[in-house]
This record gives sequence, structure tokens and C-alpha cells, in this order.
Amino acid sequence: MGNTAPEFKTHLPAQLIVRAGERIVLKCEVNPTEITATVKKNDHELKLVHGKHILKQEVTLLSLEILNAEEGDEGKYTLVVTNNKGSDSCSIMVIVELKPWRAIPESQDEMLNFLRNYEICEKVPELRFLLHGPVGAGKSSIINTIKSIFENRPYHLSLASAASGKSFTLEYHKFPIGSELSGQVPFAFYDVMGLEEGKSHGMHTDDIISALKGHIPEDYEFQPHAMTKEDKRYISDPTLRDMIHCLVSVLPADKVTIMSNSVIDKMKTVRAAASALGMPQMVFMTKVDEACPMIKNNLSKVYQSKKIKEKMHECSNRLGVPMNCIFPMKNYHEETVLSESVNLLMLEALKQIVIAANDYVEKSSK
Ligand SMILES: Nc1nc2c(ncn2[C@@H]2O[C@H](COP(=O)(O)OP(=O)(O)OP(=O)(O)O)[C@@H](O)[C@H]2O)c(=O)[nH]1
Ligand SMILES: [Mg+2]
Repeated sequence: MGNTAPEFKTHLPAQLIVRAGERIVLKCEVNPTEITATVKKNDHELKLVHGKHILKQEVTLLSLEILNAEEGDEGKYTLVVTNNKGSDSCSIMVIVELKPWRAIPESQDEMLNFLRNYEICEKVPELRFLLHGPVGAGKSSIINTIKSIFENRPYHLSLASAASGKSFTLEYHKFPIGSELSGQVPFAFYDVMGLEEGKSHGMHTDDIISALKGHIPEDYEFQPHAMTKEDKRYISDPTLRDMIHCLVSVLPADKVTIMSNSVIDKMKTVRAAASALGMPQMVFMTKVDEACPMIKNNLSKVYQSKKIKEKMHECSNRLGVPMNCIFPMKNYHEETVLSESVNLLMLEALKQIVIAANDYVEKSSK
């Protein structure tokens, strides 16, 4: 009888992962049976399409079927039941696993061998990479992750912060990769303070540009004002050995949408300076685990996730970088053991910046 407000007796699970082409079936029990059922998708009423959606009620069993799952079917679905006494609702996040649209390398050993045996141009003793991006984007964690892979153990030298609004990295440090024990590789990373909103906050773009050109000395402590030529530590006549050979822009997948234009504009200013130097540039998109629940449980599906593809498009649009220069990844941040799926994504990204940096050094006339 319709004399009580409707109530779901069983609930939908929080999340359902389906493959493209599959039939999605969402079912739950509702009481009483005299109800009107509607569906919301992403909190807006869903207009049921013939041949795509089937909403039916068999006594107390209410079901929504979505035929031939495709990219556009991903989203939050809410079943809403109503009668003259009230209403109830029940939601589920449906994730559609896409066909892989980019390949992840298969062998970690092959990637490591390639990088360990890579012969760099003899003009420089090492290829140098600079990481820049917003505060807390995961720049220091990238260095920790790469060092962990080459040391084959979790590594925490480049201090990563617990999330706070202010940059944790305050000095210009060089982090060589590998060690005497594990084998040295000719790659070095530089980590700078994070960019913050507002002209006088966070890292100065002029300092990052000076670092790209090789003017900033090792272990320099960043100041509230940018370093000037008058500073006695300023390297006034840098060579290719002092310069950076590839700029890596770091953006966190979970925050790229809400990142302020002022931080993005600072990143663009740095990118424009790198372009003027003919310097290669790549984007490392961190924290993919925080952006898609499917990836949190299975990182190897990163190129099957619609959410991650969307976030990469956003990085591409906001920074003006082509998709093939964007590398999604997860850093080690709470783990005590290493994982091959984390390593493979990072090693692929590292391989690309190594090749790009080496090409840059080879063609550079300095
Ligand atoms: N879930 C997740 N957390 C991450 C990842 N990378 C970094 N973190 C966490 O994010 C926080 C900031 O990371 P950092 O590496 O310190 O970021 P940063 O860009 O160096 O920050 P600043 O030096 O302060 O500008 C830390 O709490 C990390 O543990 C990731 O891929 N996934
Ligand atoms: Mg840092």
C-alpha cells in the first residue's frame, strides 16, 4: 500500500566498474511498491533513451539497465522513488573502463636497462631536469620516487611535505639519481619552491627562469625577491653544464580543475622562457590515484580511465601542451614497498625527458 513513504531496502554499491560494450545493471529493493521511479545522472534528471536505458519495476525490485556501456555513460547515477508520502534515493558511481588509448611499457627491467645504459652527449657530465609547479603538486615526491626506483627501496631524501598551503621546498638543491652502491646514472633533478597565488607569494618565476639558464648556484636559499645579477653568488656566464636541459611542469590530477589562473599563468611564463631557449618541456601529472577511484585500486588501468583522460586534456588546455607531452603518474608517498605499476609509469616518463634533454644538448651550440 502507498500509505508509507518509499524506502530502499537494499542499496546500490558505492561504485561499479564496467568495460566498454557491457550491459550495466543497477538493482535494488524498494518498499512499498506503489511508487514513481526516476533517474538522475550527475545530479540532473536523466532523460531515458529508448534502446539505451531500461527502467523497470518487478514487484519490489527496481532496476535500471544501461545497454552497450560507452565513455559517455560514466557518472553518478541516482535512483529516486517517490509517492504521496515522501521519497528516497540511492546512488552509485559507474566507471566505464575504456579500451587502452596509450600503452604502458611491459618490462621494468628493460626500461631500467635502457636508462642505466643510456649514453648521453659528451658535452655535459649529466642531463639536468627542473621540476616546477604549484605548492604541494608532488615535485619533491617525484624525485623520491625516481630515486626509490634506482635504489630499489623507498627513498625519502628530497623532503616531501604533508599538505599545507606553503611550499615545503625552500632551497635550490641538486638530486643526482642512483648512488655508488646502486650504480650512478647521469641524470640530475632540481627541485624548486612551489608556485603560489599572488605576485609576491611562493616561488618567483624570475628565479625559475634564471635557474633554467644556469644562473642560480647550488644550495641557494630562495628569497622573497628574485636573485639579481648584483648578487655575488649569481652565475653570470653559465655554460651548457650549468643550464637545465628539460623543463618538467608538475600538475596534480586531483586539483588541476580548481587551480587558480594566477598559478597557471606563472607556469606559462616559465614555459614561454623555456620555449625561447628552445628547451624541451614535458608535463608530469601526479596524484592520478586521487583523481579516479578505479586507478586508486589498479594503477595499471590509467590509460583506460575516462577521468584521467579528461584530466590530461585539462592539463593540455590550461598549459597549452600537446597530449603526447603529458605523463600521468603516481608517486610513492605512504608505501613501504615498491610496486611495478608505479615504477613503469615513472620510468616511461623519465625515458621521454632523458631523450628530449639529450637531443637538446646535442643540438645546442653553447
Ligand atoms: N596520493 C598521492 N599523494 C601524493 C602524490 N605525490 C605526492 N603526494 C603527497 O602530496 C603532498 C605534497 O607532496 P610534495 O612532494 O611535498 O609536493 P611539492 O610539490 O614538493 O610541494 P612544495 O615543495 O611544498 O611546493 C605530500 O603529502 C605527498 O605525500 C601522489 O602521486 N599521490
Ligand atoms: Mg617540494
